[in-house]
Amino acid sequence: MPLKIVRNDITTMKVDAIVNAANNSLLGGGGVDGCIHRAAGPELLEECRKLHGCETGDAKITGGYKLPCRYVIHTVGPVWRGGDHNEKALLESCYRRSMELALEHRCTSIAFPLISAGVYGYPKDKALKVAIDVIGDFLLRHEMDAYIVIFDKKAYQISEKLFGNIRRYIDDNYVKSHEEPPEYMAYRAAAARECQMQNIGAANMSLDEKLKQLDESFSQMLLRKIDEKGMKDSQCYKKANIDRKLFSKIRSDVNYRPSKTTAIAFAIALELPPDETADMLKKAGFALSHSNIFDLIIEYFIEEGNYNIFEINEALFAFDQPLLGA
Ligand code: AR6
Repeated sequence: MPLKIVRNDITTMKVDAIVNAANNSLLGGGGVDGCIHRAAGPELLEECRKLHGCETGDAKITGGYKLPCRYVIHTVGPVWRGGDHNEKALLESCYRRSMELALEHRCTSIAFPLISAGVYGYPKDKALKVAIDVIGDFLLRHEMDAYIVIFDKKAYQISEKLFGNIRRYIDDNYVKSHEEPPEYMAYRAAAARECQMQNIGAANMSLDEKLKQLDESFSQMLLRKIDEKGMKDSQCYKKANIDRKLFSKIRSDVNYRPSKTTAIAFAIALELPPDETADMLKKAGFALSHSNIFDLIIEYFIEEGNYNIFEINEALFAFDQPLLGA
């Protein structure tokens, strides 16, 4: 099992190790730190005193005492100071060091809170992205069950509301591939007829003439839309969660064929309405279908006018679907 996002109180998780979002003293505090110390009992603080603190970005391990886990891994996240004080690298290091410690202690399961996303002020969507990226990367190379435990009431409510609605949307619209409804069959028959007619017309046309009819390509449409929206290239690819190198490739190759997730990520970054999204996907040879949960989730967000790629990724993640962007 890879990474799961769950809503819970981390002190109740039955895993080998839970991670504590501590401070440099390791002597307890508020938030999840307070919850863990209360649930573990005073022996945890006794052991923590012997550790002589911990650097930001590093992690140390203790027993779990009265908790249902064997170990508590204490890590110290960065305080958010606007994002240009090495916060991201430090937060990544918290997740990495915690997983390394868990591995050294032969843990097969680990649960993380959203480190730094409470008192330390790291924006929750960014904090979640770091968590998913670093844990996901680690799990590519090591066997372990990992959980991200989301506790915060607001996040909980937003997520419940969001996931509940998505679930309903999927239930209402999901079409099993072998149960093609009549309107799709009629649509396909019409499309086939149109195609036949075009072929008959095309037979009388030279290849040169035919090629002149080539539509605007995906790359051309993308660059045109960026201009129309008054965006900078960098704004667009960052919002799409796509790296600069891939964007340059698309920019310089007029016939570039992106993957479906890349094409969708750009449609989301450009905040295209449903018809234009369909247009852009078509340029890349794709369409959104109702027999695919991934497609339905994307369609749901676009119809809701919610173009936050991290929220979309959180939902895709919760439904075990591939994520957008990098
Ligand atoms: N289970 C899971 N997550 C929780 C729980 C819980 N029981 N309680 C809170 N959270 P924070 P930080 C979430 O403030 O930002 C302490 O005083 C919470 O909603 O606990 O790294 C330390 O001693 C939030 O999303 O940690 C430090 O001084 C996330 O856990 C400082 O706070 C982290 O919030 C560390 O601040």
